[in-house]
Amino acid sequence: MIARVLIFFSAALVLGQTNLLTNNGFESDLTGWQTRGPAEFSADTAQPHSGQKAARIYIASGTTLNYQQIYCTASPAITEGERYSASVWVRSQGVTTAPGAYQSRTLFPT
Ligand SMILES: [Ca+2]
Repeated sequence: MIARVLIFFSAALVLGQTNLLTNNGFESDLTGWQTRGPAEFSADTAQPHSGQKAARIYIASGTTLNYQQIYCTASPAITEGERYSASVWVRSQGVTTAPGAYQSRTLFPT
């Protein structure tokens, strides 16, 4: 069980000069992104990082940790052997108890 947690999020996956993530700054709300797990997902203006919005993940007090996820498909698809640059900006609020909060990035070739 965890305390109420807010996470603000934006991401980039770059090959050369091309960002492969559509709407990576969430200026078009959650268009192009999918979510999974017991949380409220939205685009929010409170902590935009860049532009006007960032993704907001709200995990209510008492929620069981269950790998709450926000994810998208790279376009064009990633390919084995290429060198990519991945970055993510995360700001958390309300993380006050163990086990805390963490984020991970995983790339799945298609
Ligand atoms: Ca943004």
